Amino acid sequence: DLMQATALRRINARIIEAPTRRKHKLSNTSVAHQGYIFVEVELENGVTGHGEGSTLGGPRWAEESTEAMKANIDAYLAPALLGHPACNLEQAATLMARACKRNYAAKSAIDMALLDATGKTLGLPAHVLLGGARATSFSAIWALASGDAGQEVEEAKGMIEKGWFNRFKIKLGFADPATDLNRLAALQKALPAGTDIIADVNQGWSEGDFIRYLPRLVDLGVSLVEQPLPADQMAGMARAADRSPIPIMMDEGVFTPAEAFDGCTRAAGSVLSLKLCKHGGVHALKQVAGIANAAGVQLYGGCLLESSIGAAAHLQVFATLPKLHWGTEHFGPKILIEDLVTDGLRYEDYRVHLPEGPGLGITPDPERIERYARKD
Ligand code: MUC
Ligand code: MG
Repeated sequence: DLMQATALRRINARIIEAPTRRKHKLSNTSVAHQGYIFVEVELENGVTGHGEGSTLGGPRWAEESTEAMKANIDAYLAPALLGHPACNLEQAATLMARACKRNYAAKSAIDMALLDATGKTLGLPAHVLLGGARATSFSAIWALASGDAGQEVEEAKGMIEKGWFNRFKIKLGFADPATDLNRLAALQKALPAGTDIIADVNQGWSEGDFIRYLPRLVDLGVSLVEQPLPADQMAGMARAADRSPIPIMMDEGVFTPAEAFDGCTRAAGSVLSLKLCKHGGVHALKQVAGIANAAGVQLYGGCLLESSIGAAAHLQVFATLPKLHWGTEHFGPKILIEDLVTDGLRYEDYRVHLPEGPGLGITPDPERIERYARKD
């Protein structure tokens, strides 16, 4: 029977360090390679499934590092799940919650692998197990984060030329606001009129900075401002959102369904960024999306520079949402020098396409995984 066939026989976690095409700078970190935890699960029926937990430069974007994910998977999460059926995703989430507080990126990596293995066992794409796809492609956003205005303009133009991305997110908050805003101005001037530009401050400003520089953001035609204030300043975010003619997006401030409820009821933003590494799994992501929908808060498909493994998992669940108002920024596969799969996600017509095939719809490349796996 399915319960026995999908019983978890082995859960393995490896730290991956995959080089990026250029430095990616945020308010609180700068990376030249992406750190992932790569999870492989093996079921009693011999089927394997894969998942990925992403970080940005260690425990700096959020509290999890690849080292912490590996330690907590090996010591707590894997032992809690071994012998249980992979197809019972909700039960697995409960077992993981009991074994380990928070640690959402680590949990999401396992959750993805269970979903992948279950889909492969049944010969069904993951989205069918989550309610079925109502969209098969998503408008795609590219992040500009070198900090060099000239380079950013060239990079953006290149993406438009390739037909991959024509909407952009610029990272603010790592230089002083005036310098950052000059980069934004250079970009706005160089790109076709009306190009969608989103600004992500990654908690880098105080409320005073926000009040002072908001008129500039308005003048520059920014369409969305992401997490301008620190994650724990929900009241400040609510005042910023109330003051702003530009929609404000909650990112680092909302991980759990309870935090989503708090942020949405306090109107700490009118848009919410969904990420598996924050919510801990596909069902928790759907709960957060449901809370946002009930509050009239729009949804944005967030990322943490996942390879095509993690990105595919996001697309599988995004595809089942009633609406993903802002499209998605899953650009990770294109910022890696080498993606971690043999069949990378397809970017075409400025959209990223939901892969076909059972499970997550991608196949990790064992040779590349081996090459980028940490060897100590
Ligand atoms: C974030 O805060 O959104 C996602 C894209 C990017 O450039 O940084 C990340 C994290
Ligand atoms: Mg963000």
